[in-house]
Amino acid sequence: MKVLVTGAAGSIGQVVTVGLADRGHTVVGLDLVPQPDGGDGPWYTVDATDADAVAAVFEEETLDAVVHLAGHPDEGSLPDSLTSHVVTTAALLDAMVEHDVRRIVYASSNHAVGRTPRSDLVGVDVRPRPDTFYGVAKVAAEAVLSLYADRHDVDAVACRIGSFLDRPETVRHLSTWLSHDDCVRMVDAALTATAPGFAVLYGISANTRAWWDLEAGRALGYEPQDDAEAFADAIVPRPEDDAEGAHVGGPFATGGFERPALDRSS
Ligand code: 15L
Repeated sequence: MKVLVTGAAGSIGQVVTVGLADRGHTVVGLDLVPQPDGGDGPWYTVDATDADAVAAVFEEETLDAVVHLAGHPDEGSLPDSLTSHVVTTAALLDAMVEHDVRRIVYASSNHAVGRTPRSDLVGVDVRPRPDTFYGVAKVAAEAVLSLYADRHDVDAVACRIGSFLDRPETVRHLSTWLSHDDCVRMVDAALTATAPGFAVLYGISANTRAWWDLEAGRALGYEPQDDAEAFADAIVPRPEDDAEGAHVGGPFATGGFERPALDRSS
């Protein structure tokens, strides 16, 4: 497949770009910043919030699918978060509809349900329960994907990613870790699953202590191979581990992020 990867210069983007190419896909990169050294293939230095600039990429390239990873990966103001996650998603979906591109894989986040108290395994059918404005924006971006799936028959897979890291670093990560290799497996499965319509999956490895149910991902062909437990002996417990284990969003749900939604200072 010829796949446009947004946020291709980011930490997930660089891994996914190489991984998809290794799996035989043709990758077109898009990011706010120029292509990192050593990268090859077509590249567009474009702000994904700019609908005209995004549409111009679709004029230039005949695409089969989009992997949308662009967006600020941390908490921000509500307007900034909506711009970063919802406006970018909408710009891509409009261009996809215009150019008959029917598949999008979206980097959503566990923070869409981060305020869910930690108890049983969390499935994809729990109510949206964001822990931050970042999480609110991920919920809203998922809703836009759902709308375009219903209105325009776009296949849209929202991957609620846990903690994408080289290796787990905290006790929470033993439950939330997504390895680099499993991330590529997840994106490839979401790209190639037969007619998923609108679907949500949890983007974590096959962690022994998983907090999220992998069933929805497995139904789409995502078979994670790594397990954070292999690193458990190297994790040094910290005083904040208990608080981070109260809700699935961990540090985003523990407080410290409370602030008004809108900045009235100017
Ligand atoms: C995310 O979605 C964030 O982008 C990242 O910064 C981490 O907070 C990660 O989730 C996580 O929950 O570990």
